[in-house]
Amino acid sequence: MNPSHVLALALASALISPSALAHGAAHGHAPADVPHAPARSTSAPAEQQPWGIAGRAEQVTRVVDIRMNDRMRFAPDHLRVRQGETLRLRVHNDGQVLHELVIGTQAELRKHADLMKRFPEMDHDEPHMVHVAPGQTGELIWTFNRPGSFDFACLLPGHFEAGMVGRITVTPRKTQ
Ligand SMILES: [Cu+2]
Repeated sequence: MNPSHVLALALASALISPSALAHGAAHGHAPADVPHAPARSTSAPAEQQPWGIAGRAEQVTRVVDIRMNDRMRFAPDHLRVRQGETLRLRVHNDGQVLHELVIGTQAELRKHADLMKRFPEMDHDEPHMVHVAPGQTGELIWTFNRPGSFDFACLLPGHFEAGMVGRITVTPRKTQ
């Protein structure tokens, strides 16, 4: 291959990748978003969130399938979890457009949805979210180590507002 072809290929991939990666790269949360987060230790890279912590495959205790569609709904739209369970969420996109599943508190998700509306090109990717292309299946492994009532939502502009939201109820571990 002659050098000009190599250059053309490099340019082409440089042009393609930003859009392909859009919505894929990381964006950080201000520490103020996570008031209960303990100090990070070097051996535990997973960040404790009020709604749980990233899980590992070997910790999975249950697999749950969730379907997303262009009517802006999740099915099921309510999960019941016992504190300490690690779920593998298999998230299927039955629609024709990109959808995502993001877990959080209601306040956190609302704030995040507002950001997405103001900055539609905003890249975001964290362990508590999965973006799924039409017809594809994505996965998310999450340990629900905090009891409470949390939500999951699709934060793509317009989807959250159309009601693409579900509920996760984490019942506390028995104390006796
Ligand atoms: Cu959506």
